[in-house]
Amino acid sequence: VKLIIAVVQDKDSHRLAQALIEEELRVTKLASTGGFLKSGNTTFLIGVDDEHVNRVLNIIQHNCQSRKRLMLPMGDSADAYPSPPVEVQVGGATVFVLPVERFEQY
Ligand code: 2BA
Repeated sequence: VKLIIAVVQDKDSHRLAQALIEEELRVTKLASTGGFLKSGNTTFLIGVDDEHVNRVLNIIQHNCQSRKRLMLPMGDSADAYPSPPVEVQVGGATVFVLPVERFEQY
């Protein structure tokens, strides 16, 4: 058994959840916050048998797209001129695949 942790953009989360559910996979969605942009993203927890890992990774890849976001850097508030927005490329999905020692449901 593996635990797949995928951090995706909020915009893709509904589509991805639908696609996973349609494939009869079990998922948990967590509301999360990116440390760098300090804005919302969505973290999926997906527990699967090893033979399904690649299928799940394909579904994630197909339903999440990379986008550019504008970020306002924190300037000194005493500055007369605020810093201009900076463009940040946010990936479609950041994925971790972890071994699971035990899986129990009570
Ligand atoms: P954020 O931390 O909000 O980062 C958003 C995007 O900002 C990142 O996209 C990256 O392009 C850029 N970025 C992040 N830290 C940076 C830095 N110190 N300097 C310059 N640019 C930086 P992604 O790499 O696609 O990451 C998207 C989201 O996935 C992240 O949101 C974070 O929530 C999560 N993530 C990415 N790598 C992670 C990791 N190693 N561990 C845990 N979460 C991770």
